[in-house]
Parts: sequence; C-alpha cells; structure tokens
Amino acid sequence: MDPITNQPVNQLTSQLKTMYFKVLTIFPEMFDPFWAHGIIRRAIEHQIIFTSTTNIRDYARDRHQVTDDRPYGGGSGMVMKPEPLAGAIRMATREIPAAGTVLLTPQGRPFDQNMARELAALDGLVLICGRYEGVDERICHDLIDYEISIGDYVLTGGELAAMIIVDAVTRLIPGALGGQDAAQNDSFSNGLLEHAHYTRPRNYEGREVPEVLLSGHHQEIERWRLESSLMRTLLKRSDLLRQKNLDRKEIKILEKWQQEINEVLELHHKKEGKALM
Ligand code: 9D3
Repeated sequence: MDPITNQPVNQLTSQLKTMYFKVLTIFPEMFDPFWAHGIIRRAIEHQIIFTSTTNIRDYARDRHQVTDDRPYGGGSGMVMKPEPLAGAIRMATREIPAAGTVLLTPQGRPFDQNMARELAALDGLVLICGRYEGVDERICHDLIDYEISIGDYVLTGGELAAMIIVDAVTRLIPGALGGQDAAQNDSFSNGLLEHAHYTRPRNYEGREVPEVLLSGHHQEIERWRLESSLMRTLLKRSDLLRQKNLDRKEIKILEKWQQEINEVLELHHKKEGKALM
C-alpha cells in the first residue's frame, strides 16, 4: 500500500524516481521540438521527468528587457548581464530546492557518461544556457553547482548542450527506456564500444549476417558479441581500452589475437629471411 494515498501500489506503474529539468534560456522555443519526440516525450508523458523552460528575458527589469551589454574593457561581442540571470536562477531553485544548478559553458568540465550518471542521481537540474560571448563572471560561483562543457568545439550558445545533458541523463532514469532498461548494458557502462548489430535481410547487397547470430547458440552469440566489442574498441577507440580494467575473459581474447598476429609475423619474417639468402 502507498502510505500517503492508502491505495495499493501498482508494481508496473509506480515510479521510484522522478527528475525535474528546468532550462533557463533566451530561446525557450528551441526546446519545444525537443520535448515533443521519442524517449523524452514518453518520459514526460509517463511523469518520469518533469520539464520546463524559463525565458531569462522575463527577469530583465528594464522596459526593453535587455539581457546583454557591452564588455567592460572593450572588445567585440556582448556579455550576459548578471541581474536577469541571477533572478531566474533564484526563482528556479526556489521552485526546485533539491535541484543542482548547471551552467553550460566552454570553460566547464567535459561532459561524459560518468557525469551523466552523477547528475541522474540528483532530484532535479536547473540548466543555464549562456549566449553571446559569455556570462558576467560574478554570476558563477555562488549560484552555480556545476560548470559543464559538452566538448572542445565552439557552439553559438548553451541550448544544444543543455538538450544533450537532458537527453543523456533522462535515459538513465529507471523506466525512461521502457521496461528493458537497456541503459545498464550499453556502450560505456562496461568501458567498451558496443558489438556490431544486424537485422533483416540476411543478405544485404551481397553481405551476409554472421552465421553464429542465426545459430541460436546463446553462449556462442555472447562470446561473438564480446569479441566484436573488443575488436571495435581496439580499432576505433584504443584510448578506452587502455583506461579499462580488463577481466579474464577479455584478456584471454586479446591474448588469442596476439598469438595469431605473432604467428603471421613469424611466417612473414621467415619468408623475408629466405628471400635475402
Ligand atoms: C572566442 C571565445 N569563445 C570561447 C570559446 C567565446 C564563446 C563562444 C561560444 C563563448 C560562448 C560560446 C557559446 N557556447 C556555449 O555556450 C557552450 C559550449 C560550447 O561552445 N562548446 C562546448 N560546450 C558548450 S556548453 C555551452
């Protein structure tokens, strides 16, 4: 029974965790299509996440609702004024006191899957999207819990970065992916890239689906998928492989490949030696 409603708890529909996302931006309309599609839309409909946008302009006190101004010291570009931003952040944290506040900025910590997991453990996020050349420095320290960058390239503002964070965090909330909770066994959760995927047709433009995947031998399929994962990570992202704590199975596979490479090289060197004689 639910202790508050005194109603029986439905195991299938009761939601253990909900997440609040509040986005502060001068372009709230950019988020309308984002909320309206796919997993994000479904998570909103199922009340797994609660989303809202606030126009920072609404917190500008002057008649023209100006949110930017010229930089002290001169130079090109504009700077986001501190007062409207601070007003919007204070209102947002009053509405969601448990929320962490995130400033999206090129100077922030690089976002990765570990940070997504860290943020998914919170009860809410207030995402602050900068525009122009940046925000007045005096905003940062007292009102901001996290400064996050999504990577080393230059965007025109923080809005797309905020969407990326909402997207990556939402799929980690239990129930957001719908039942199977694929978030637990996907790429990066085990430090490897995912194995190759195939669907019908069996022959596509002359290229066959690997036989083992049609065999129904679950153990062999698991083994093939692990080898596929390891090979893809080795070829495409050897940096990930270097960071990873390999288990015994994975080491066995790498040693098998090493052995095969050694045999090929030995043969090659023998042939080379003969050719020189
Ligand atoms: C020339 C100096 N620029 C710093 C690299 C100024 C500047 C450019 C673009 C300041 C802000 C922006 C807008 N970018 C973001 O707000 C942003 C961002 C990004 O550009 N890259 C990666 N992550 C992020 S998070 C927010």
